[in-house]
Amino acid sequence: MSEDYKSMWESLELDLKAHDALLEVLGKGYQDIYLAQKNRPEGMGYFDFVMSEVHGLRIRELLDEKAAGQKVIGSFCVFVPEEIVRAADAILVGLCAGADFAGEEVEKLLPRNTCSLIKSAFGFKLGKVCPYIESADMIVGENTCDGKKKSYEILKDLVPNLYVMDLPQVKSAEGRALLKAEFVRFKEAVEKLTGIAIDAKRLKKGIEIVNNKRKAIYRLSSLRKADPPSISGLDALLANQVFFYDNPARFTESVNKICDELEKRIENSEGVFPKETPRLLLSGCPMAVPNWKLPWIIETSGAVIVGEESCVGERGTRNLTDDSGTTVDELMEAIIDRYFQVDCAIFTPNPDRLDHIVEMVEKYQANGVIHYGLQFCQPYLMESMPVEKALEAKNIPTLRIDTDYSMEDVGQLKTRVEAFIEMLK
Ligand code: BJ8
Repeated sequence: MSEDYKSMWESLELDLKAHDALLEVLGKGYQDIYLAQKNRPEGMGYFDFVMSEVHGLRIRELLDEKAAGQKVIGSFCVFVPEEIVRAADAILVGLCAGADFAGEEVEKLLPRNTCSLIKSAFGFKLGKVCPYIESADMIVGENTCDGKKKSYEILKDLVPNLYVMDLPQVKSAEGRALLKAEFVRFKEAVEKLTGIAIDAKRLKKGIEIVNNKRKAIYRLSSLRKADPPSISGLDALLANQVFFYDNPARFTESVNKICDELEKRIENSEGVFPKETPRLLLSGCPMAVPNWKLPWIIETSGAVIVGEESCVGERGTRNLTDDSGTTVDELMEAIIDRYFQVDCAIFTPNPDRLDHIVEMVEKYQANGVIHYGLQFCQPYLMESMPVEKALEAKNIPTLRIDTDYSMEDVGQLKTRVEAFIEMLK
């Protein structure tokens, strides 16, 4: 660890010992899961570098940008409109975490039967190991699932700067009106935080920045239609995870570079896996870094993941925001329209998600779907039943997995996944 980073982490009041232990586990996991893969695209070197510096160089950049007057806003959900954040020259970073930490401390504040994603966010805060949360000038909590919205009542006493955004649960005219009111209120809060009045020109620029990174990641997704697959699901997932942390322009450029490389690979029928490897779609809860357990099990069991129907995946990135408006009002309406299409399982009813899963199966020519639900996540576990039914009706084999962040069930999951893949052959 460089002395420079050590003093930086100290300035953020991280617990250096605990943080070192976390980085060690993260580094080992990355080595065993990512670097152990064969035939990776060269462009993934960029993401290897990003991951090796995720608490180092990227935090240094954020702190430099803060010193230059920019604000950092942290979020736990893809409903927080990045366009508005960028329009005020602020930076949006994802705060969801994909590893258990400080479990005992967490369970003093949250019931044991809370999903791992929420527990992990609390664990990273309580264990003082997350430089992102400590760098944030504003942390946005959103009223989505019950677990998250109730946990923010507790989080507000742990952080000095929590802003809670209400969200609709129904896709009705009233639901859209609520989303609009909340996005307008959020815009005002961002203006207050940054001291910048967001005009149409700024909003257009914000939309352009975010659309560009969505287009790049969507281009990457589209290249996963090829057989043999030119990139592993693990690597594609990593790009989707880094989407939430990286400098957007650099991210866009790096993803486009990988896409150029993948196009060449596809032309030469070069793959990371042999032709006709069983192809799976992953659907369900978001997977935050370093939650790679299930994809790793799948891709070391003889299948390839060809798409993620997830917020760290197509649910979060697939729709662009229309940038043709010329006034703040028109552009805000376009932003609201774009986000109102996100088919999170907190909505009731939520038929669009079922359609989207089927559409993705067809588009990526998946042979089956693995539905991933985090234990105690009611929205996604409840919805996994109708998802399975809808897929069965179309003769699409489906496996429902219900798990958490611990590694205790790896053996059992591997047996189930292998049997499912065997059945697809
Ligand atoms: S838009 S999916 S990012 S809320 S896993 S915390 S749902 S109990 S994460 Fe999400 Fe926004 Fe929806 Fe996407 Fe609750 Fe379930 Fe835990 Fe979850």
